[in-house]
Amino acid sequence: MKKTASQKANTSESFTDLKTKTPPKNSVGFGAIKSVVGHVFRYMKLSDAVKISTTLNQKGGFDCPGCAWPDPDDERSALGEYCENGMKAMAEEAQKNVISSDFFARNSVDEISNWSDFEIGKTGRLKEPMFLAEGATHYQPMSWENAFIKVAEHLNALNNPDEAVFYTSGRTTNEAAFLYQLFVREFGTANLPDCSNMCHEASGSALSETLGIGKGSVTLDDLYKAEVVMVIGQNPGTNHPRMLNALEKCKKNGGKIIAVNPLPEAGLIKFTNPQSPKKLLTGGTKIADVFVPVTINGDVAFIKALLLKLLEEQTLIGNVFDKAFIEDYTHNYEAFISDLKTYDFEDCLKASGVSREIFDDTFNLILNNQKIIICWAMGLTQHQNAVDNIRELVNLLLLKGSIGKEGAGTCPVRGHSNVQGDRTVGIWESAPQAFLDKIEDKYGFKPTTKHGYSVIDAIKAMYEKEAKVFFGLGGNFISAVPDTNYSAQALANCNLTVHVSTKLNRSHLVTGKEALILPCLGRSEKDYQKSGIQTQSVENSMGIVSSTKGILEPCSDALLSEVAVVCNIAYATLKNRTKIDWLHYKDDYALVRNDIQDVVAGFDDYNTRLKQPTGFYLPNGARERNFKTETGKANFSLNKLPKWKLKANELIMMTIRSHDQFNTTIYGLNDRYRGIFNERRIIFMNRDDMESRGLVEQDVVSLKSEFNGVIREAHHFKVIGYDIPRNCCATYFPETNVLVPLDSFAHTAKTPASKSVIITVEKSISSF
Ligand SMILES: Nc1nc2c(c(=O)[nH]1)N[C@H]1C(S)=C(S)[C@@H](COP(=O)(O)OP(=O)(O)OC[C@H]3O[C@@H](n4cnc5c(=O)[nH]c(N)nc54)[C@H](O)[C@@H]3O)O[C@H]1N2
Ligand SMILES: Nc1nc2c(c(=O)[nH]1)N[C@H]1C(S)=C(S)[C@@H](COP(=O)(O)OP(=O)(O)OC[C@H]3O[C@@H](n4cnc5c(=O)[nH]c(N)nc54)[C@H](O)[C@@H]3O)O[C@H]1N2
Ligand SMILES: [Mo]
Repeated sequence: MKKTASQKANTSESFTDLKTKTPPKNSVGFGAIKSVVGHVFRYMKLSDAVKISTTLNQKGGFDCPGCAWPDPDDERSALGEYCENGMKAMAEEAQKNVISSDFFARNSVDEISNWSDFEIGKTGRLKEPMFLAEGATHYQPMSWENAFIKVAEHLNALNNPDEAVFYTSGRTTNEAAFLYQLFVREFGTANLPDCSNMCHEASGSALSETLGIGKGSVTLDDLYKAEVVMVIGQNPGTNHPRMLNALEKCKKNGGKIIAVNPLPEAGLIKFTNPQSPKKLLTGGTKIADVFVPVTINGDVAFIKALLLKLLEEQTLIGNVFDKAFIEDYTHNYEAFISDLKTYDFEDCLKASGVSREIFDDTFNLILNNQKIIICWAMGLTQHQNAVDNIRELVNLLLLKGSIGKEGAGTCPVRGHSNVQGDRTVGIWESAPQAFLDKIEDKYGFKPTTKHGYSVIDAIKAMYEKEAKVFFGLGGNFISAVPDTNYSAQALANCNLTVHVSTKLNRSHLVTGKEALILPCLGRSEKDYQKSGIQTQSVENSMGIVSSTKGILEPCSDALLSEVAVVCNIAYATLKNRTKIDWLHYKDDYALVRNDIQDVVAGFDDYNTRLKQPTGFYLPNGARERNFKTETGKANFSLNKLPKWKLKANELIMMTIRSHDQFNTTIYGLNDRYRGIFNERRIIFMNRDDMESRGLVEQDVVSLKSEFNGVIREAHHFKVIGYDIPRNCCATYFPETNVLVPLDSFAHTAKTPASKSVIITVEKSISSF
């Protein structure tokens, strides 16, 4: 019997021999160096490792595909501006193993789906295009030419272009992303969902509305000069380790750090810079001056409590709010204040789960300082009220006049290394009209003005068979999206699923009737084209565009670049319907940049400025107090407290990353900073919540979520008692995506609410 789509989509439920230790109170240091060396020796050629560690994130080197944290403009460490998890990302991409057609001849799709994500990822780099025929059990090789024809035939057979979905993951460079969206729009649809929909979409939505730009406003230099940095809903020690260097520098300059997180994440507590031999020996820098153990989704309540106290002080003593800034630059202040007055301080503080003492420490830092930066990530964006979370932070910054001046502002810390750039160059299912007009001016076709599908809409459309072709430029759609079983059926309903990938992943196994795997070059590899080795470009979390150029030989001669794949598919599909000379772009990517410069604001002299060693900044209105909102001012907003209430036996669950994964790529089975080794099927619970349920350490439990009458279940998790607020719990993604309801998402932004899943926990009867 062949496995069903949802059987293939779910990860194996077996345990892998859990070991635990007390979570460390310090991050990075020798432990990080040991971990990097282990990964590098196991998976990479040594010569490649040396090349990479000396060129990664260096001026004129190549951009680490690990995360979107910017590189310092000034000095970069002689040891290589790398971090443990950046090197692990590289060890994964530059694996010595390659898998070719004989691997797929030996292993059926069903067999591979029995392996864990860790095992699938360690098979090696994809080497040649592979095709899964209808009803077939095994992939077989296919020539690039036939693969392009296959995609073109499916796309051209659709009743209308909106029956195709074109997903992007955020590693795609500006050049590939621009051409991809151009092809999709010329083909006739705006169905361009991307990983951003599941990530910082809520930030983009809230920031555009309030500050007129969907990106952060600060630079690295601002971080060094801030008086207070609040890091809220983010785990930089694991996910943006180089950010700890910036926080350390800020502290050295006298800045204070407030960390707001349900978990006492090691990186937020203490950091030992691995590039400072002295620090390695002397024991590192304390990071958080105040650690705020907020309850999951208690952030609006906590910020409101701060706002209420600030208002009280302003009324009593005055000189708390930046009145001149508010007067000159903001809108909606009176409405905001009168709404704020309808809330009660004690109620808000209680809902936040924070003690009065910790609140007071935080409040004093906010009250007494004027240069404040707020950094955040998925802990704020993946909730139903995610947009409110971020708008409430903006309210706080506006009251303090902490925006558009040195050492102050917004800092949404982006995930994928070019997720921000992809959006800038047009990967957007609801792109602004001005952008579409530019496309029309430049290329002479009229892009559809209808909004396309975001990730959630795309899944529904495929499930309902309204979309029939899924094309993924990077990423691992089935493991990244919520509601695994429903989403698996959605993909299975397609006529064709296509993935442009560097490595094998679960999305290659949960297929439409036919499926293609198109292997491409990674960031680290040399991209040989007619005009020579190509340079590409990316935009980091702070809006700096810089170049990236691979340094390793490609792991197979059969690989194409993403740019070449897109050009060939566009050419094969649109043939003489197109107004664009598709094939010439792949010979010389400078031609793509010339086009981007004509269509997207801020890219003047793109090719010239890209040669500057540190790249160039894109324009940023909020940074200059030029707020391009509908009112022409920075807007205060009115935000409610979230409404959900837990029943007696329920917990609120956040799905988070371990220290050994990059999204759905599982580097290893440890989560060193949380004291977990060799296991991913665990649930972190408050010890009192365990006791009240009669659970003890390492008991095996099943998890159940009920949403709008639908019950979702996940089995075989080991309970770990942890320092987490009452009624809160945490599990790893993607193992528990099966519990995240597709219909539970952020209002207006549609980011799946994967950090607030209401569940019950039940002890398993069988023992494992
Ligand atoms: N090594 C590595 N680096 C990565 C990634 C990776 O997987 N591995 N992923 C990349 C991507 S795409 C992204 S988006 C980023 C993700 O970076 P993060 O957002 O740091 O990643 P998460 O593990 O989702 O962590 C969310 C953090 O928010 C906290 N949190 C959860 N719910 C709440 C809440 O309600 N309130 C508050 N205040 N905190 C909460 C959690 O305890 C956790 O510390 O990292 C990027 N960098
Ligand atoms: N429950 C839950 N779900 C989540 C999240 C969560 O916190 N909780 N986080 C969400 C977030 S923030 C994000 S960003 C998404 C991530 O969603 P995705 O971006 O779709 O997932 P990734 O795991 O980053 O994708 C990994 C795959 O990308 C391919 N790849 C790697 N490098 C390249 C490259 O250079 N080119 C190409 N073409 N392919 C490449 C490899 O084949 C690899 O298997 O997941 C989301 N899902
Ligand atoms: Mo992300």
